[in-house]
Amino acid sequence: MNSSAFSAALVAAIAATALVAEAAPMTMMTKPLAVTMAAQNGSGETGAAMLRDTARGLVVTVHLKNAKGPQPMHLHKGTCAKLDPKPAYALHNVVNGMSVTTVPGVTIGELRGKFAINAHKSTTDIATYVSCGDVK
Ligand SMILES: [Cu+2]
Repeated sequence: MNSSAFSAALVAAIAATALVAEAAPMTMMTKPLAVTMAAQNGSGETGAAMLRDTARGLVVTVHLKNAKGPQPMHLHKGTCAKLDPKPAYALHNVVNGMSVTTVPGVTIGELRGKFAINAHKSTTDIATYVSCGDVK
């Protein structure tokens, strides 16, 4: 190997190392995040949401007590105390107290401190909020 070929090989080896180092945080999934869901408007619908970053997107699993369903559920910007009424990401309806949704292209890190998960009373009474949890 002449010196320029050696240099090229060295550069390639360094570049490969750099790529691996840079790729690590992308592929290394963050820890799941638990969100406490509080009842609103006397619904008794307390529970929890679990957020997980996966290769396919953010998996949101919600369990709610006393949720008959189907109840629309979303990620909204803001907090439960001050919620942007326009849904940012739709989640699957809560049915029999449970909803599991994969939301592509979003991570826990992008939601923390900026979004909340909420459930609405029914498909015909969207205006009434029955449960909410801040992603914090
Ligand atoms: Cu909503």
